[in-house]
Amino acid sequence: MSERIWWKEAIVYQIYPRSFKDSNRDGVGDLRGVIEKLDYIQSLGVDAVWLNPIYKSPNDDGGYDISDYYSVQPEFGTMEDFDELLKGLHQRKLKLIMDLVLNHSSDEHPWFQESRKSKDNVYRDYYFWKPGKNGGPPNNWPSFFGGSAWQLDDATGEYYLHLFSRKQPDLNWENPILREELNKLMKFWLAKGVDGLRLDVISAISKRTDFPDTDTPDFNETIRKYYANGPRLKEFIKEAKEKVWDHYDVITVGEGPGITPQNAKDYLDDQHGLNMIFHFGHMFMDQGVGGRFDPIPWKMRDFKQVFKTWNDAFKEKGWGSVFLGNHDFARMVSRWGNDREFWEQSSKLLCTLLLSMRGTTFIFQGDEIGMTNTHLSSVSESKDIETLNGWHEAQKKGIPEKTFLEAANYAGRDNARTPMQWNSGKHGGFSQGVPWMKVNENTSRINVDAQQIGSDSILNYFRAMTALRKAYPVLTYGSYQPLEETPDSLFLYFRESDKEKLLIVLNFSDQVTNLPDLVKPVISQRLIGNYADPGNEAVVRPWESIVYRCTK
Ligand code: TEU
Ligand code: CA
Repeated sequence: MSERIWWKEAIVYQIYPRSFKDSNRDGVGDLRGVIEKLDYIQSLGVDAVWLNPIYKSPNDDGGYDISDYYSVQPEFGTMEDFDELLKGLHQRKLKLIMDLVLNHSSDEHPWFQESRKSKDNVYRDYYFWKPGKNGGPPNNWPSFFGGSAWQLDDATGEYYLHLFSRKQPDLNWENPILREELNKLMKFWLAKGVDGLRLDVISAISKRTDFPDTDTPDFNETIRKYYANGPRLKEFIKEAKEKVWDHYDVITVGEGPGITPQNAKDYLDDQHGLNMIFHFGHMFMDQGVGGRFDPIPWKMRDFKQVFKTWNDAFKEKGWGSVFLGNHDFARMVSRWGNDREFWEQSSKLLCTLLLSMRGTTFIFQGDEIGMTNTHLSSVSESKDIETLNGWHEAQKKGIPEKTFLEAANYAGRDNARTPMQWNSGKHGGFSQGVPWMKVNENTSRINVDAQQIGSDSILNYFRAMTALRKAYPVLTYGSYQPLEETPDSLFLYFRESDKEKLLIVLNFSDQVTNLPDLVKPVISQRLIGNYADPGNEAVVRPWESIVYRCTK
């Protein structure tokens, strides 16, 4: 087997600090709350934490609008709290991957405050400014958060680019002085001993500076063709690596909306590029032409194909990440599983997939106990700019609130941002104050305390699966060989190395099905399953997941 590489073997636990644990009763999760839970995090058998942004921010987009890259958001605590958190993680042999947002800043950042003052301001070219065209914005690009991606600024009568919210002006990486500023802030955090960087929307940092109109109404196609994979993307990544990352013991994971299996390897290169990317092949599968709030049914066949396509892409070179949810998407058991009659089995099945696939595993806080989607009874309950703006756009098209709300309850980001459910007490033990966001009522049933003891709880199944992944390096480095000739809902794949061969069986359905005859002769030992009893080997029960050891 090739050399052991920590970030390929790592199981990463994603923490959205605002919703993880509140330590000072203000209803907002904070760094001291994470410190309180370090032993719990370690008990999961994970190796690293991906911490969503903690920097000073007006919080227009959940902290992804940074107004000071060098300071901690006061609600989250102090720089001393951060230092203590990092120390606490390292004492437990846990690594820290920080989330850095370098595609855009907040409009309240001093750079932008200066830049907007005048056309000849020394900070003008830290951002993209253009005159309007025919009385409107410079082109027809839509923002991720509804409306135009351009905002007219009265002070100079020009428009500035913001792929996301109006309060998130895009940074101009064409400007070498700006790039130097970004290198400096990366070095500041890396000098503290941070082990990794999750680079937000890294795929969009190189703009097509002629800003051509998009020729498609399909939003995800516009991302792919116009926002991502810009002409200097590879060059900018290579420069950041040579000027910054190579000088620290750090790994990089790029968030790559719009990156394709064909071009991913351009950006993944241990010498000149990123270590790994988040690709979104499966995550946008159920988004129609209109994007997130235009949901369409997804097919299991396509879901399986995404894993095959990306495994083929990284077979020889490059390395992927495996995730089924995060702070931007619905809860995995509600989206991909059955959070009603088969809530427990399907949560465990999804944990099995996450921990048996080829690629670095990322698990989002709460998915290890099967937290489910929330339910907004009105759009006004949403705390997410993407949903609130989406509703504003929907109203312009005459879409009734009921229809929009259905889409938001299915796909909206509020689903992932309800507070972590620690116990069945007030506010789920998240806060002794009034939480910034309503805790899911089912915390009475779904919470950490309720699952710590029961050996067949989702939490303890997750722990058993992390232990299995570590016991069997084939689950990290082995080949990925999906079985094609199976019913759509039956997802079977081998993981093989020169020493081991495992078979993973996942029944993504409410129905009983049969194990294909093809695999019966090679099965030798049932290593783990999500039903208490092994049952009849020839039959696969609803939402049943099993990992078998096979004869070589
Ligand atoms: O998300 C960028 C992104 O393209 C997808 O995750 C998703 O499309 C996004 O939520 C908009 O629908 C990153 C962050 O993960 C997200 O939280 C931020 O809102 C966004 O960038 C802007 O910083
Ligand atoms: Ca707090």
